[in-house]
Amino acid sequence: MLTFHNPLHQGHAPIHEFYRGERVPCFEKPSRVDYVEEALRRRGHPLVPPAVDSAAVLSQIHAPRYLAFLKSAWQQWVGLDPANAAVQPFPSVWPVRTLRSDVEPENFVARLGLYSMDNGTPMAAGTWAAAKAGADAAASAAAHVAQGARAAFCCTRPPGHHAGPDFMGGYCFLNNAAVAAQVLRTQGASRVALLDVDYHHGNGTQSIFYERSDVLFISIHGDPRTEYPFYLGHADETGAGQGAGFNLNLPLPAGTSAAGWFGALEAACQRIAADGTEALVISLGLDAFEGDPISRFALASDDFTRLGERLARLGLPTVLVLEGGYAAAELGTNAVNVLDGFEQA
Ligand code: Q9C
Ligand code: ZN
Repeated sequence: MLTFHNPLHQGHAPIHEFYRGERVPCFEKPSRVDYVEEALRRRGHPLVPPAVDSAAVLSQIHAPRYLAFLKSAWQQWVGLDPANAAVQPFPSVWPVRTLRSDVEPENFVARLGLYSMDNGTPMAAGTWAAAKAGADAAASAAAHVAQGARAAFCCTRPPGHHAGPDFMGGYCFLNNAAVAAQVLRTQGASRVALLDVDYHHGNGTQSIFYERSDVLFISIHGDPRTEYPFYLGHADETGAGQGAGFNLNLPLPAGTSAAGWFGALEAACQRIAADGTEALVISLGLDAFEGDPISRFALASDDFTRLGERLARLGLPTVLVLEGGYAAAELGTNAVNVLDGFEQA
């Protein structure tokens, strides 16, 4: 399967994040994608750089002021003090209920809080360039499928599915899967389904499409009552306005077995098949893996082959976009198992 890779991902290399109140090395690290690229080459999948500029579609997905902030955030940070070049910015204050988010504060850390859902999304010097090239790769994969390919893979980091219309979060800055879905829509598919199989609910993607009926969002994830992102992803979120009925959350308790997980996948696939879907986007998080260090599902490496086989049986033009997955050394095997399962089905 043709893979669009992100040649700039290594420029997004923050050093630490906060975990249980302590600073720890980032789980979302460059070696993740290095492992996937190595497995793709070893198992015969061609890699090409992005061929499409996603700027126009990004402004259909994200708010202009958020994009403007993200583009220049690192320069703003280092402009405050040249020594900041060696320091990671973290937000420390957020405009929650009753506070105003319409006025952009002049203080940089306050602006960072305005555009963040958590303190778990560290930035580095190359973050914007890496995120933008990843969105370009997602747009390229979608354009390739819109032009007639059966499927394409976008192999990128940072991931995207927690990034909402105007905020970053959960290691995500630009919503690559939403970009892919939007490109499929504008290049001919009148109904797109976006299935998110990352362990964590794709809150950003859900919010982007919540009032739209042209993109059906379905997510299988750890129950937000106990799992990140906590504040979205419940079963009673079914869409609003024009989008009523076009959002399906399938939360599962932490610790759910592979058999339980595949039961939810079957429900998701039946809904997609019943819906007149013309093209499919998969938010391909691999953190449902039994060896994932921050997640609590139990898929084995072979189960990812079965996932690919089941997705292929939907018979739809399909774009797969890499999301999470933090067992870095196994990430290549697990990702390429999905692609090989898909191609061999
Ligand atoms: N620093 C994805 O899988 N992090 N994101 C909790 C706080 C939240 C995972 C620790 C995990 C986000 C794309
Ligand atoms: Zn995840």
